[in-house]
Formats: sequence, C-alpha cells, structure tokens
Amino acid sequence: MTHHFPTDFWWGAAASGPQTEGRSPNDSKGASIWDHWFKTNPEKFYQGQGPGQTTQVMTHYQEDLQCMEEIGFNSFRTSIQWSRLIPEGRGAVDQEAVAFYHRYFDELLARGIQPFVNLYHFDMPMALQNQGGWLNRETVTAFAEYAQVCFDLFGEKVSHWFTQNEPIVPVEMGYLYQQHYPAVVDLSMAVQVGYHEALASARAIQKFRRSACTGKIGIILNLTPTYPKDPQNPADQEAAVIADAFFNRSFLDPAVKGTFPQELVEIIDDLGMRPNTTETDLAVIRTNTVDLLGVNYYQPRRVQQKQSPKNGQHPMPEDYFDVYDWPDKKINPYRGWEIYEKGIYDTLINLRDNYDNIPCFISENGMGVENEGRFKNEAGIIEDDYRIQFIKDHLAYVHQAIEEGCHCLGYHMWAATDNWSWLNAFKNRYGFISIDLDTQQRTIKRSGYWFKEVIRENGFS
Ligand code: BGP
Repeated sequence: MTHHFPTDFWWGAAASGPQTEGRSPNDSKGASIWDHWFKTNPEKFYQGQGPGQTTQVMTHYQEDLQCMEEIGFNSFRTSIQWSRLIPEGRGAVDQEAVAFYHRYFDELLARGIQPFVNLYHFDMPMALQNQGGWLNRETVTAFAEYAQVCFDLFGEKVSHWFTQNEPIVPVEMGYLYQQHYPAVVDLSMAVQVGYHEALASARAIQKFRRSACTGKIGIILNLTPTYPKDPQNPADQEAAVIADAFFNRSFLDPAVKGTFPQELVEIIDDLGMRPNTTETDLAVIRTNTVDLLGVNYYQPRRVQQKQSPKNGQHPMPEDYFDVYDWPDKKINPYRGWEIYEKGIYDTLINLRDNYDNIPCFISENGMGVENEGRFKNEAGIIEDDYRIQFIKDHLAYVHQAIEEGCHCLGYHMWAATDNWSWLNAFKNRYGFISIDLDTQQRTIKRSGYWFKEVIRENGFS
C-alpha cells in the first residue's frame, strides 16, 4: 500500500446540531438566529427549506449511526445546540435535550464511535442575539456557563471537546458579507464580535481545565492558505500576509499561541476600532490555549496587491488586498469553490513550522454536489466517483504531510450524511450517506463503501 496512515488514526466525518436536528411540533427548543431568520425572511433559503426541517436526527439517529458503524468510523463530530440545551441561552436546562444528547452519545459509544463534541456552530440563541449576541460582553459569560453545563453533563462520555466551529464565519458572514444573521456590514462590529468569540473560547477552556473532565479540548478553524498572485512581488506578498492575518491568524494565533497577530492589531488600531479589552481578558486568552486543533479545509485564498480603489463607504478587509482570480483554477461549480489539494498540505506544514506542530486533525474537507440523484444506480446507490477522487487527492497530501513530520491525527469528511446547509439548504449534498428527504431513507453512497475499505486497510494505494 502506498499511503499507510498511523495507528489509531481518526477516521470519520462531521455534522452539526443545527444542520441535522430540525424541529418537531411543540418541542421545547429555544429559537436560534437561524430559526428567527427563516421566520422573518424565508425567501433567503434555497427552495424555502429552513432549519426546522434538516435531517431529523433526533428521531433517525440510530439509522445514521448504523450506517456510520457499517462504514467503520472510529470517531464522529457533531455539536450540541445551545438553544436546545438552554432554550433562553442562560438559565434553565431543558431535560428533554439532556436526555436526547445522552441517548445520542451512548449510541455512538455502543457502536465503537468516539463522539467529538463541539459547542458552537454558528447557532446563537435568539434570546441572546436580542441583547446583542457576540457584540455583548455578557454573551461571553453566558457561553462559559453553557460550556460548564455541557462538561458537567456529558464530560464522562465525551473525551474530545471543541469550543467553536469556524469562529471567523459569524464575524465575516454576520457582520461583513451578509450571509448570516444579523447580516450587517460594519467592520468595527465585526472586530468586537471576533474578540468576544476568542475570549469566550478561552473562558470555556478555563472552565474545562477546572472541571473533572480528563479529555482534550480544542477549536475548529477553517484555515484558507493564502497565496500571493506573484510570490516574487513584495506588494503581493504583503497583501497575502494581511489577508492571512484577517482570516486565519485572527483566531489561529489566540487559540494556539494566546496572542493576536501584530499586523492585524496595527490595522485595527489605525482604524480606531480596538475592541474593549481588559488586562484580565488578555491573560485569560494567553493562558487558555487549545490542546488540539481541528482544521477545516475546502479552498485556498488568492490575493494580489490592491488594484482597485478602496470602497470608501465603510472600511473592509478588502481595502488591504484584492482577490486574485487565478485563471487556471479547478473549481467545484456547484459551490463555486476552488479545489486545490495541495492547500491541505501547505496548511499542515504551516502548523508544523509556525505553531509548534500542535496536534491537529482534518475536521472537515469535502465536496457539495447538486442533484446527486442523477448518479443513482439501479440498486439505489449514488455513484459519487468525483467525491472518491476528491478525498483521495486530499488524503494523499495529508499522508505526505504526516510523512514529513506533521502531527495530524485524523481525517473527518464533511459530512457524514447529507444535511442542511444554511442559506443553501439542501441544494448541495455532501454526505457519505444519502438521505431521501421524502422518506428519510438513509443509503450509503459508493464513496462510503470506498471509505470503508480505506479505514479497514488504514490507508489506500
Ligand atoms: C463549513 C461549515 C459546515 C458546512 C460546510 C459546507 O464551513 O462548518 O457547517 O456547511 O462548510 O459549506 P456549505 O454548507 O455552505 O456548502
């Protein structure tokens, strides 16, 4: 075998609470920003499918987990929904939710699959959003309290915890590019939101360290390696350094090193947008860094020195660089994202060389494809050979990075089952396991059977 992976490598896939749980009539879940946004603006969601539908995991989790066991996963990541566990964001804990998450984690363990549990996947409880959400410092305290509740309730069953998934996304999509609620454009708010998320993550880690939990805690970041148009051109290089500081190092540095990148701090100071900080906050961030890093990798970022004038109306990160559209790029047309396999290797090498080779794993990587039903064979199995190729090409680079000393402990694909994707709802399907939304029937795709072989062999040729 040409690509053999280390013993005990984590093989599996990921999901999130808000993308799989859905709602049932009269359930006791509190609204999240997604429930609220769908109520006020259903037209924003692809084919009017909202977060109440999703894949009904609460009633179908056994079928999902049976398929995952059949594929041979040894680990699976999902998230607890804050607004399900604590409907008002603070205060009373919902006992139905507690019972459900216990059943879910028990079933995973019984099937030999380690639950990796994340606490925040873009799903602010609406009761807290009404008081400012991440703009409000009180939300940081509420998040630490929520984390404590989770550690106390489930700490004996869960050995791998994550504070947040892609914390840059609520910053950029909620406060710069209008794809998440509250969809405003305001860099100063974006900075405050990001700072509070970073602080909240550190405060949750502090709670973890003081709890009885014996496992590991980390964070999941979408790292987008940033490439200058012309690597020999210092102005393009500088543009790449700044874009990297905005979108990667803004969370990577505080999470792993306990500090914020100087380039970013200088820009924010120049703009007079330094968030409200205290010495105590900075000490909490400095001393509560992660044990483990989840790396979500989908696409690179390509930039060049500023060619166009600044937009002038309101400051934006793009005042410091221009996006470079590489004419030779390979693209996933359904999602519009570039496919660049070597980016996963460059990201791991960067962690090896500049982040003390922190233990990490690929926590998401995958390919969303529209109308996958057209690839169904007579047996009802989706023949997603493109996904097999995509994973193979990326895994080969992960393997190379490990051979070169990177401390990468596993590979989780996005996603385990097809699931609901924010504004895109069910447009693109990502899973190893397809779901017929009318019948809720789960069927393993060809990629799932291929992955089963990879897991069995602990590698591939
Ligand atoms: C990541 C998120 C996931 C998932 C995935 C695919 O950024 O962590 O929640 O949605 O991207 O993206 P999308 O669903 O937007 O196609």
